[in-house]
Amino acid sequence: MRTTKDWQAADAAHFLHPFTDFKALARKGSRVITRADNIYLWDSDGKKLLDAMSGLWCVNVGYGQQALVDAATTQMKELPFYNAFFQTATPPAIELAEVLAEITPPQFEHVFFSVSGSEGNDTVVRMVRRYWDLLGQPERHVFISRKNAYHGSTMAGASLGGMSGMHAQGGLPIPGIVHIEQPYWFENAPAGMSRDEFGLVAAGWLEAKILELGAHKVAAFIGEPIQGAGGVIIPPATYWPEIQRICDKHGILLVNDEVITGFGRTGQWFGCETVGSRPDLITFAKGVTSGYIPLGGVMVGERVARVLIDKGGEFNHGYTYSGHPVACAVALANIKLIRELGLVERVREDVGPYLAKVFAQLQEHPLVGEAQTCGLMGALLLVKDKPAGADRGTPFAPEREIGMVCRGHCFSNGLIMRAVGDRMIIAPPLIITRTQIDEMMGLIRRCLDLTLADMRAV
Ligand code: PXG
Repeated sequence: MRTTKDWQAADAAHFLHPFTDFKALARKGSRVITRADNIYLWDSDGKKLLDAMSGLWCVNVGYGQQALVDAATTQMKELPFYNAFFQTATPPAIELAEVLAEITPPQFEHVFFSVSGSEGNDTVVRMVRRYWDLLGQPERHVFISRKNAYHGSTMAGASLGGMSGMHAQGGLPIPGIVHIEQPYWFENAPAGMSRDEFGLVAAGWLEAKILELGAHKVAAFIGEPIQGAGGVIIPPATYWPEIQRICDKHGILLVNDEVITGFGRTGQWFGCETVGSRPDLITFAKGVTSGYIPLGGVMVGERVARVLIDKGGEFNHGYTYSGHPVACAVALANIKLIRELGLVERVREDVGPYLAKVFAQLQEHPLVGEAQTCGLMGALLLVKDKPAGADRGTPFAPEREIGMVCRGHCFSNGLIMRAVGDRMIIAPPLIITRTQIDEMMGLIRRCLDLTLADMRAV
């Protein structure tokens, strides 16, 4: 058996990790995760961790679900691979397309499969531009997205994303992609403005951008119903209905990137149903297989699908693994399990409201400036000098790296939370019970107290 030190040495010698400072990690050594069950992980030292991030926002049904393992095994024996190019298909891909049409909002009857969320968003860019070409409006090619959005790491995905650190590497964004400000009340709302009022103002930035560019040049607006990697930014309730109204008014396609918010995370099958948008396209990945195997894709609404189909001609786009039979078989088993366990309703009616209640109590903690949840996604904003009873404080200086300090305490205390700047975020598996939520909240409180003590010590 290799020891943790052995694993770390081999890892440092050969493995370049995503979104990682290679030099710093090689010095420190990575944490090696070796097994998992339910909502818990174990590392190579045998340390148990409560996974409040569902892996990377994806293990919706939790770890150790035998039905998904069986689906993969059976399909691998029967037909491990065949493609969907050249007028062929496989039963799992056809059946999954059928089931996705069933569980997505009524405007969706068709799907295009990819392997990841990033490739799904690349597909969106090419498909939307082809749609406008087929309609004889090729000048409608510009995508409007948002700062601090995350849409993946491919050239188009990273360009749609609004992370300046990503744009700085590789000459991004690619042409025809522009960004507006995000609907983040804490950072972007003028002092004294209510959240609802701010939602309308933030949506108004879309209309201003459309008018600046000329509506005849704008192909689509893309947004995550709730920004995930950006720090679980839950927009005001007024935001998405107003965005929808503006897109409709100008005839612009609306794309929701549901890579994180899909498959029950917000208490509906898809986040658009929670926030009140009616997208023309939906990007999905992660929760479609609960991360057991890679799969992504784009749901294509009838407005776009009818043009792509009825006008004819080849769409020159696809991936070797578009509609991979094993991935699709696992997705079918995953969706069946979500249905059997009633996870979407559970998030909406039971564990989601319970988490909202106990999370809101953290608002009283001296470090917490904002504590918000939607379904089973949540974020704590860590601030200093919070006036008693207020919900705003002043941010810590970035060099204090309070998020990283807190995340360090989480690891040491057996909890995995993600830090995004000063925001500590969670997205636990949808199978989490109330008792496990209490366990998670106990750990979160302990880590906040330890972080507070550190901050006061300096
Ligand atoms: N869209 C959204 C909304 C995402 O969250 C992607 C697209 C890209 O999916 P793929 O499968 O290509 O990775 C994502 C991925 C984080 C983190 O640190 C989040 C993601 C990926 C990696 C890290 O929160 N989301």
